Amino acid sequence: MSQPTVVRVGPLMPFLEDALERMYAAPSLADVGSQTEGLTVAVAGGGTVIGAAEMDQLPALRAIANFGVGYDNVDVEEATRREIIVSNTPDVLTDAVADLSVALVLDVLRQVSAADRFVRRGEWAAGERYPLTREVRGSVVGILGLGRIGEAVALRLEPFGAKVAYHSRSPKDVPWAYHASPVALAEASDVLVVLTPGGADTKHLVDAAVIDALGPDGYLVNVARGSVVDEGALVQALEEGRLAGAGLDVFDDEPNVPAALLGRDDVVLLPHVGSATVQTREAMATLVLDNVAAFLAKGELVTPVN
Ligand code: 8YV
Repeated sequence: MSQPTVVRVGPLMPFLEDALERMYAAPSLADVGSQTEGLTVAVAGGGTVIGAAEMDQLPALRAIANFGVGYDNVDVEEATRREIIVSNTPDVLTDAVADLSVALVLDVLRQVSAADRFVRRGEWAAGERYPLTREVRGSVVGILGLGRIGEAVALRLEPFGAKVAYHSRSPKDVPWAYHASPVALAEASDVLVVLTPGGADTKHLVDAAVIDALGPDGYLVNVARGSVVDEGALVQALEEGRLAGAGLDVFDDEPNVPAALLGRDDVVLLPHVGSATVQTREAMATLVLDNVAAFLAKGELVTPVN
């Protein structure tokens, strides 16, 4: 059999792993040892780092197909320097991630998860009443990072009666109020939904100042990357009653969630499942396979990022 050209880096969903093995006899990087000369395409999962060290291990590497719209796990600058092209999986996950963002907005305001725990604990049956909650209608929802997913979240929340505001690096041709900084957006918002890319440029973009601008009646929802929010500042603000609640799908050190959050009813904690539906994960895997096939046939990627 001829030398493999595709290598799997880190764990991948079974559908994608099976297809790569069947179509390209793709080995795992953990198993290739020094047999790396033919390996020109790497396929990586969202949580798997591909930096200079991994690129050193794969001297023939020319393309990286990343499973995820976010690619902060890949050192794209280093890849570009080495003339390695990188792709992600945009668009196919927009609806699923937007749906989950809306679910978190509704949950933090109406306390669906916390009220469910209240019933399970037997408190309703014991005659207690669940406290009144807040509603979306009339709330200002600030979108931090108005990309494809941010726009989809805004469009979903408008029919609920939310007023949409946003901050992005520059104003866009949209009907929503633009704010020039994250602090200004947070000041104007009841709920701040974080949907920026991850990486060095957005690290701790949501810091103590932004959290304080959101204030004791404000809610934070993060569906982007844990790195965008200063988790320590968030925990402290919740503990001191300086923020009303948070809905978090992403964390600094996944799968570890700060212990201080686990017992709190004012936070909703999800295990990074924004895109985790059968339909969307299959579509993401198919787009990864399309990128691999396009690279092998034409030396090009379908959805390049560099
Ligand atoms: C995935 C994601 O969970 O697309 C992204 O950027 O965060 C998610 O869709 C992740 O990439 C899967 O490993």
